[in-house]
Amino acid sequence: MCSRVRSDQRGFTLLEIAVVMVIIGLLAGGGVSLMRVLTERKARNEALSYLKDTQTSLISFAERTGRLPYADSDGDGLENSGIASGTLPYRTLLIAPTDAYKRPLRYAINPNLGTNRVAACSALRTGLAGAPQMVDADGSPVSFPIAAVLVSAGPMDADGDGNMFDDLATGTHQGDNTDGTPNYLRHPPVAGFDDLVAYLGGNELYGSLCEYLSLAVNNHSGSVVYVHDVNQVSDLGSLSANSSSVYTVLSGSLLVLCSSSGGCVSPVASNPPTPIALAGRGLTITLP
Ligand SMILES: [Ca+2]
Ligand SMILES: [Ca+2]
Ligand SMILES: [Ca+2]
Repeated sequence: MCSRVRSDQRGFTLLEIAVVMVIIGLLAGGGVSLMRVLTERKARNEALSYLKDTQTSLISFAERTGRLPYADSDGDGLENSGIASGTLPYRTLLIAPTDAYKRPLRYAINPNLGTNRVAACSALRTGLAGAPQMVDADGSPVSFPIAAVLVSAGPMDADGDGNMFDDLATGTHQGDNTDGTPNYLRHPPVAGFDDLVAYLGGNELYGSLCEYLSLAVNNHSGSVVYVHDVNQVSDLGSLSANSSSVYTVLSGSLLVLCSSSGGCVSPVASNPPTPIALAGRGLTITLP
């Protein structure tokens, strides 16, 4: 018996193999580009999450200390006193040092917010002015002052100027994140711009930072008494003999009752005695 090769068991033709190879190539190429899209999306979501975490850390730092941390100007992760613009002081904030792209955030604050609670709240109450300024693509193209800005350079130097942060100088909303001049920009990724930006507005910070409490003073003494705010180096007011008054005082203020205006070394006797820091809740001080 001799075996015969059946005509329907023939091998693949070169054309068929070529077609299969092309299909495999297309599938592989699609897989690579899909993988790249997913990887980019993952990094972007991680960078946004880091910005959000940093915002939260800034607010809790402000609640705790009464101010925003200054920027880091020497790359050690610690704030440098008096420096309003630089990189994020991640060690001062006790957070991760870099974003999803392995770079530290650019960070700038309104300089009035770096000193102490009284000065910061005074600036917030008056209304912020000066740098840093922001243009947000979600709103008007006109810039506005903000309390603090956080900038991730994003995946690349999208505008190709040699700086990973980008300058968008066309379109409705414009800004330059390389130095924040004339303003920083929060904008969806477009040609020439891929930075990710978060910021703290003045009102947002004011709600966290500035708590006002009631201070009642009952002056049962036979003399005039002056209520002096040591932080602000000014008198809240004076009470004549046998009178009472209620003041609205910023939480964290240090108060002292004096027999003369403008502060004193020796406070007048009171219950509780002064100097006393007002924090957390209101207070009633009585002079016998
Ligand atoms: Ca530093
Ligand atoms: Ca960029
Ligand atoms: Ca750039």
